[in-house]
Amino acid sequence: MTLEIFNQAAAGDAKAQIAHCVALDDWASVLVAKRPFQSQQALLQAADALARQWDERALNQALSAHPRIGEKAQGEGKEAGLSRQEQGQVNADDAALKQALQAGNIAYEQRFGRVFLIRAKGRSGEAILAELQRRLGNNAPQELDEALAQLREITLLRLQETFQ
Ligand code: 2AL
Repeated sequence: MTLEIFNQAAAGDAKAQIAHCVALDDWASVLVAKRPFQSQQALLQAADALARQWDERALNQALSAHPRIGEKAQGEGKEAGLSRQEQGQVNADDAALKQALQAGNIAYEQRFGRVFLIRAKGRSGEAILAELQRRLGNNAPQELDEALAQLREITLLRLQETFQ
């Protein structure tokens, strides 16, 4: 989609064009209400500024659209397709890696009470596992900050790709 089309679309249509970036209805609504944007850069900056207001509640809500690392997203929806692409470098045929990620996911969920979230695009399965193990050493506030930063990265990447 082009920025021009996004700027000129009816609010509902514009919202539908960016809804797959993150499962937070308010974020899309507020961003759409800030149109028109003069450049893609301005749009990304506004999206980032809004994303910096997210808190733990927003994170938990957004996680509904992010399957565990190593678990293939089900379904035909746009988010599921994106998620499969993002996790594309995690080698599903490596049984030891799969098992280690599974164990790490369980440990993380027991420790922090939510699904481990990481921007998977551009990271190998081994790199993700190393991050998972490092982040298990965080305290709760540190980890909340890191998870929110990852959610912002995933969202901004998806938004950037929407406008290519
Ligand atoms: C994901 C996902 O679906 N895409 C991504 O970058 N990370 N999931 C996750 N649990 O981190």
